[in-house]
Amino acid sequence: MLEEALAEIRSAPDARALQLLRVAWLGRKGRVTERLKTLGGLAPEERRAAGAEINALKQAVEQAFDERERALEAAAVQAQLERERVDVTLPGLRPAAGAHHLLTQVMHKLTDVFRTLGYEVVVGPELEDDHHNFEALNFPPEHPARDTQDTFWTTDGRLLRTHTSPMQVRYMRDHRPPFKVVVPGKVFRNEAVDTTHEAQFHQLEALVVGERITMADMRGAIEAMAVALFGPGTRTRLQPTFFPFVEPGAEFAIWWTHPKTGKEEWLELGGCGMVHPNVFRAVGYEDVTGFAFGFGLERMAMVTYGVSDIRDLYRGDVRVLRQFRGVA
Ligand code: FA5
Repeated sequence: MLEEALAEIRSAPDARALQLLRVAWLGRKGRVTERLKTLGGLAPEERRAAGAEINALKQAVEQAFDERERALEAAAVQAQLERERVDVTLPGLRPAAGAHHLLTQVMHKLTDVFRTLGYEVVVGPELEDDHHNFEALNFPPEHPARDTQDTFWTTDGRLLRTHTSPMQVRYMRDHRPPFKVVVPGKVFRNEAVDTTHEAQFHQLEALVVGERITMADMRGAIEAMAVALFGPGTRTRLQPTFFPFVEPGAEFAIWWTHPKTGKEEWLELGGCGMVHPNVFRAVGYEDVTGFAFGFGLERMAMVTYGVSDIRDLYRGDVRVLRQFRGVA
């Protein structure tokens, strides 16, 4: 009987078959159990020897079941490992690594430069009101300077900011001088879009206010930025111009070597000037002076990286974007 049981158990093909066999041999009506029941009918002197024999049989059968169970489990694990085997010699799937947009890289580079020069980086709302974008910056309601910054209005009379200068007003209203801040951000203008003009672009604004801040400080700050960006020996130039919120006002340019053509030339970057007394009046400042400057990031990015059409920066064409991975 033992041989028969062992043969069946050892050839059970899987866990389910083994379970059925276990019932057939060791279950309530199983063959070993039935054998045990016969003990009751034996004479006492025979019962002892027969009992020992059947118990040995039962133990041997149970042990065989346990062994077979472990063997089947091990085989199942082995089969699973085989199925899930990874061929580490196969070429991997290269993850599609993203990168920051060229303008984001330029923005990060600029804010890094200003942080090292001791400026705080702050941001402001893109949806503005007339007061912050124009009025408090000394653009009276019918002033022709407003025409240079036509914008998009909402039906409730607010507007998309035309420059980052409104943050001058917001920052000064909430802080006391002295301070040095820069404001990077998106601005909007109702422009006829062409190769150098977009309806949405980016500016970076700097504002420094304190006692006895002079135009020479402004010149020094612009030059420090230029040197940090384009290397030692970079020069700057100021040319008089008009912005309502500064007096005197200027355009600033950087003398640099164009990385593509190798030619030395002036790069006109943006506007600057000493904060107008009317702006200080609007925020309740007295006995301080300060300067501000602001410029377009797209222009700087285009000239630096040889992008001839500003619209290429906004088309979302990955072929264009790929070229500028990690350049700034
Ligand atoms: C201003 O916006 C002033 N807020 C700058 C300023 C700040 C002056 C602080 C004084 C003190 P302007 O309108 O010139 O100035 O614009 C500044 C720069 O933004 C320009 O030099 C140009 O680089 C960029 N810019 C202007 N319009 C566009 C446009 N449509 N598309 C792309 N860049 C533009």
